[in-house]
Amino acid sequence: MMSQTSTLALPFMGPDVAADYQEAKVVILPIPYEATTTYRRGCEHGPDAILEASQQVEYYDEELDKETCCEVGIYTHEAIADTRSAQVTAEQMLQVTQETVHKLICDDKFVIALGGEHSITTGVVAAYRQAHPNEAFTVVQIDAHGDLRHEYEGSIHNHACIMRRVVDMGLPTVQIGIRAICKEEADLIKEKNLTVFRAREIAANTNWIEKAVASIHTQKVFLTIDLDGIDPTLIPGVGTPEPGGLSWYAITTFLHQVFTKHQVIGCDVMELAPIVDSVVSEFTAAKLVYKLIGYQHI
Ligand SMILES: [Mn+2]
Repeated sequence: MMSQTSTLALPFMGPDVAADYQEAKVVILPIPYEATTTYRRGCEHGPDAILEASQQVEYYDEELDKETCCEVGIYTHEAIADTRSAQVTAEQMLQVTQETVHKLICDDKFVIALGGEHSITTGVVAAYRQAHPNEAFTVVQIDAHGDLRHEYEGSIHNHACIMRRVVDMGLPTVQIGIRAICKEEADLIKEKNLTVFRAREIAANTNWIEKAVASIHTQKVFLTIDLDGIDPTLIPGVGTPEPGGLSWYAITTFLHQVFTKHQVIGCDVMELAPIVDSVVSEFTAAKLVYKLIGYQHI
């Protein structure tokens, strides 16, 4: 059974894989925070579900021809901003997230944050901005939604607003897989000439990956993956599913290219909301996290 109260998470891919903090290159950071979900609840249980499913991921990566987890030390951090056991305000979540991620960056760790709701990304990105004050990096977002609303349901820290906060920080963005936006977001995309690869274009255009990777103009990239960017037939366990998302091979081929051509400085994988009696969503998410680690260490 999934633990819903413990703050000490099961290590990613199991105790045999878990490295000591000092020797780890990769830190998995569970952030089981949920406050502004607007449709289907449950993303505060996402990190534990991914960690539990990761126990079943094969060590050997047949694409990369190596046992990534035997070569790269992986440390699983304790959960932060945990709304399962206590009330956490958006401001508290953003502060503890920024502080924790910043410390991990200073310790030279490659961080993969696991949500939790997408609003967490604002705190994660703020930590990278703090660590790279004079060098721009592009925030590449995979998502069904634009997340460009100034505010939603009375909060600027709503999960529907995170890319707007990133745009407000002055960072370049590339948005992939978008297929649900409101008029305000469509107007902002035109006004600011934002780079968006819509799911419709992706489905119709076989060379979208080349174009999308070429549209990233900085060497450094932060990658934020809302799992609803992937098609809901692959990951139905999300808060706001949308038909017409990326296939497994589309997303992994794109990510492989991004990691090859750019320096990915950090990632997050957000919005898994487990479904009772199905493990497809969390297993797919866990395998995606393992792919990120593998592509980072080719
Ligand atoms: Mn989304």
